[in-house]
Amino acid sequence: MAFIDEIKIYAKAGRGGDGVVRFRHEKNREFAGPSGGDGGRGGSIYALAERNVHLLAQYRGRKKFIAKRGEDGKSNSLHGRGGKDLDILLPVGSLITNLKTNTTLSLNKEGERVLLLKGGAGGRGNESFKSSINTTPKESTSGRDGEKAFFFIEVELIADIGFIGLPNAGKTSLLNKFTHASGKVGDYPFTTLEPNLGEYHGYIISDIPGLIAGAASGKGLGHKFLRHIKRTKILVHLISLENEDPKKAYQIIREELKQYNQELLIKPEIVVLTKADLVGDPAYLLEQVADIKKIADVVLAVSIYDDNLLRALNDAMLEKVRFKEDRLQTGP
Ligand SMILES: Nc1nc2c(ncn2[C@@H]2O[C@H](COP(=O)(O)OP(=O)(O)OP(=O)(O)O)[C@@H](O)[C@H]2O)c(=O)[nH]1
Ligand SMILES: [Mg+2]
Repeated sequence: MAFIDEIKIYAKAGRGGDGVVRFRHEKNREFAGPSGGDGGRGGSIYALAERNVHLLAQYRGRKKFIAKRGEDGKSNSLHGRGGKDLDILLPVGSLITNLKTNTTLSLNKEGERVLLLKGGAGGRGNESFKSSINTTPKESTSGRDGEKAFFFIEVELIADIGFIGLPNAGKTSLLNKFTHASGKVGDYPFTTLEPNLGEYHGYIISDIPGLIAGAASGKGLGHKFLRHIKRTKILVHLISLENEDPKKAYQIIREELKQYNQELLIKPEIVVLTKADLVGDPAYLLEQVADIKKIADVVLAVSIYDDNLLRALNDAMLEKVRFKEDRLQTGP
């Protein structure tokens, strides 16, 4: 699915219900006293953050969000019910600009809910106008309009897991394995030209175009995408075992990360040697893993054709991303 990262919508909160003029009827007394209730408040509009990067795409055909009107007041002093509030579901990482007031709100965490537009107040029924000098008021007021505005919404991607590596390392193939993504895979470098995204156990994996030596200073395609991994929680660094010297391939990319932004080097990382099925000699595989373990923490071998290896990588990724999340919630 195409990834849509900006959209304009119109939203209108509900109008308040009207207050009404009613009188109590008692035996032998037609206008015994005012009993018209107030109108209910109109429904307000909220933005509610969900972990679903495809939400904006769903709104392409539906760009108007209108909340319900409040109920009118009733006789016997009954007030109208409030209109139901309306939640607009938006991806975590959304920046929402009210184009009327020119104010911007952001959604940073799953479940965060912010008020966008207030529903109109309900009108007053005649009972509320009763006083010692006016015991039978015939006045009531109408409900107020709800607030309305156009909004510009843009999503700044906050992926949880970023797949990086040289071109042809097998990044997109693994993304497709672990998520419902169907990114294009090819046996040549730079198959991926735009980031692919996939949902993974409620997290987001992003797969960026291959990086090459010099990427940080503008070579290849990777440069403009390095910014997408700045806010990524963990990095999964893929190295094809087709490389004669996997450790060197690893160091090339690390050097580019460093050139671009030192902080990328301290992100939690998993190093994955890919295409293990192409290696005939199991001893060679162990040797390569051990070699990279000297300079990296978590190192695994994987093949898209080996379910056991895929499962091990799956477990390692979940553990890392969950651990990172706990630390974010409880402080460093
Ligand atoms: N034998 C084998 N081939 C693989 C494996 N994973 C990926 N490939 C192949 O490697 C080639 C590159 O795969 P991609 O997933 O497109 O690699 P990429 O890292 O996304 O490449 P770019 O988008 O160009 O950076 C394709 O021909 C895949 O079929 C694997 O585990 N084993
Ligand atoms: Mg790719």
